[in-house]
Amino acid sequence: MSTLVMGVVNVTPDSFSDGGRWFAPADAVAHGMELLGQGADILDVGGESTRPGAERISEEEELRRVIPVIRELSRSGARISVDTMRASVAARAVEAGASIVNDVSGGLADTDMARVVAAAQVPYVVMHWRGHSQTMQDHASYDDVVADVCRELTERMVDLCAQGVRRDQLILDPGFGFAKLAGHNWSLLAHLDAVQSLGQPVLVGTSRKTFLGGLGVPAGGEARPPAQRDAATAATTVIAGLARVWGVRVHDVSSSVDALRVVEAMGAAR
Ligand code: PMM
Repeated sequence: MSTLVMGVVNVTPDSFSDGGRWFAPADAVAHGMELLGQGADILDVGGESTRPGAERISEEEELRRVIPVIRELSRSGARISVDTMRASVAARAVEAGASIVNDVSGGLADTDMARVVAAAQVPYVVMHWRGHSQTMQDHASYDDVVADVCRELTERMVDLCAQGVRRDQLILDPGFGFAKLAGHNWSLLAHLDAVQSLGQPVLVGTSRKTFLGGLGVPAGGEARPPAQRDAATAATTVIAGLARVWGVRVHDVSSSVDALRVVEAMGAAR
């Protein structure tokens, strides 16, 4: 089984790396179609920015942003995930055609999420999370980041399964950039096997994140802008592919599809 590529469709005016570019529904749909053409296996549609410091939006606004885009893209037969922390949005998105729920809070932001996901019986991405974007970087403190993230993800699994979610619905994500400093992200990337040893498929979301923007920049220098982080992102896709993770969540689909072709071609020659 090879690693899947999840292409990001942010329907937001302020997302971390591509905010505003596909804010109008028609633009978001066209962007999703373009990503499918580049080889995306899944489209991850989100209406709420989770960049550090971002403010929350209302439920109505989130629904207004994502539902028409999901409805339209799912008509094309695309496999869609909805990137949301709200149970009500997840439920409406599944009705509109989403077949995966991607929750960066792993069920912590909305106590109704477990019930909705259990009823919908769809795969559920549970990301490692320690708080909303406005305060998350205050919680970037670990004894041993790999062990701590694995323990907290295990606690989430136990809690979600106790609420009726089936274990085989769960996909785990170490949450790159969420309550993490650069060193924490590098440790997690170096130890994806530890996250995989929890026994569930693993999703890796390093795309265009700040720890990649800091590469090659002298201490105290300004990080490279997000759009200049795709080569570094593709390098992390190689690492994820070699670790045989379930999927990578990326903005630039074609470079990660190519990166995974390299991993596969080399694997076939072994
Ligand atoms: N990162 C972002 C948004 N959603 N979902 C998962 N599962 N994993 C992630 O790492 C993740 C996510 C933030 O990135 P963006 O605002 O650039 O899309």
